[in-house]
Amino acid sequence: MRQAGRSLPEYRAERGAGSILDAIAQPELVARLTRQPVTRYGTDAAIFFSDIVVPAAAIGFGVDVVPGVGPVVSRPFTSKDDLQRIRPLEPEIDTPYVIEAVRILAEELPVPLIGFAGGPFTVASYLVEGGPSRNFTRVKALMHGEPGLWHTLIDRLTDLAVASLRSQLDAGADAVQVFDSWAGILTPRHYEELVLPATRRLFAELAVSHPGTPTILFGVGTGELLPLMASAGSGVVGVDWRVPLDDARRRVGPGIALQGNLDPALCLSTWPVAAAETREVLLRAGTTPGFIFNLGHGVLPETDPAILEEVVRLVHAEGLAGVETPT
Ligand code: 1CP
Repeated sequence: MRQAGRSLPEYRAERGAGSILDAIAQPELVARLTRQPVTRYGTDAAIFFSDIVVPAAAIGFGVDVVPGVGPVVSRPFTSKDDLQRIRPLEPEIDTPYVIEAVRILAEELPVPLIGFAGGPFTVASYLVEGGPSRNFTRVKALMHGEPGLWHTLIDRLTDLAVASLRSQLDAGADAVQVFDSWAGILTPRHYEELVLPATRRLFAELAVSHPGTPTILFGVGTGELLPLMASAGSGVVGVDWRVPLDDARRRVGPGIALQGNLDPALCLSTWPVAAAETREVLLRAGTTPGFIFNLGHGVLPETDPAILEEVVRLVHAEGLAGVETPT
C-alpha cells in the first residue's frame, strides 16, 4: 500500500528531501526503500517503491510529485490537443530505472514483489484536475461532456499502464496491483460505462502476455462498485475498511480473492484496540481460501511502527486458524 514505509524513521533517513521522482529514478535506493517495510514488519510481500504517475511523467507529460501534496501537473489535460502529449511508453528507454530496480529486487528480496500501476480513472484524474482533488469536478465534466475524448484519453493511459506492468513482470515482479484509488467517487453506472471497459482490457492484455500472474484491483470507497470490479478480470479485489469482508465476499461473488481491510486510522489508537480490530478483520474474512490481509488504505504518516509490527505478528499467529486447505 502507498506509504507503507513512510512512517519509518529509516525511510525518512534514506529518502532525503526533494521530489520522490528523483528517488524513484535511483534503482539501488528503490531496492533499499522497497525492502525496508519487509525487514521491519516481516510482511509476506513487498510493494515496489515507485508511484502511479511515473509512466506519465516519463513520457514528458509534465508531472511532479510535490512533498506534502502529491502529484501536480503543470499543464493539465483540457482538450483534444493534449492527446499529443500522451505517447506510448517505451519502458526500456523511458523507465529503465524501474526495470533495473525490479531486477535487483527479484534477485534479492526474500518475499514476492508486487509491481503496480495506476488505474485509468485515477491517473486521468491527476492529469485532468492538475493535482489531488476532493470533488473531481473537472474530470467528471470531461467524462460526461466529451465521452469520445475521455475514452481516447483512458485508452492511452491504459496502454501506459499495460506497458509499465509488462516491463515490471518481465523484470521479475511476481504479481501486480492496479490502484484505481479514486474510482469510488463514481456511480456504478458511470464506472461501468466509462472506466470498466478500459480496466477489463488492461487485465485481458496482461492475461495474454503473462498468463497466470496474480493481479489485484484496488480502490477506496468502492463498496458499491465491488461487483463490477470483480468482473474486471483481476483475481483479487482490494477492499477499503468501509465494507466488512463477509459482506464484500457476497458482493464480489465466488472465485475472487479479497485483500484488506483494517482501517489505517485504527493503528493510531491503542494496541488493544488495533488488536481487536485486526481480529475482527480476520473473523470477517472467514475461512474460505483467497484472502490477503492488508490495511484498507495506506499507512498514515504518524503511525507508530511498533503497532504495525504487532499487527503483522498477530495476523501471522492467528490468521490461518481454521482456514480450509484447498484440495
Ligand atoms: O508504500 C510505498 O511507499 C509504496 C510505493 C508507492 C505506491 C504503491 C508510492 C510512493 N505511491 C504509490 C501509489 C500511489 N500514488 C497511489 C495509489 C495507492 C493509494 O491510493 O494510496 C496514489 C493515489 C498515488 C498518488 C500520490 N503520490 C499521492 C496521493 C495524493 C492524493 O491525491 O491524495 C501522494 C501523497 C504521493 C506521493 C508519494 N508516493 C509514494 C510516497 C511514499 C509518497 C509520499 C511521500 C514522499 O514523497 O516521500
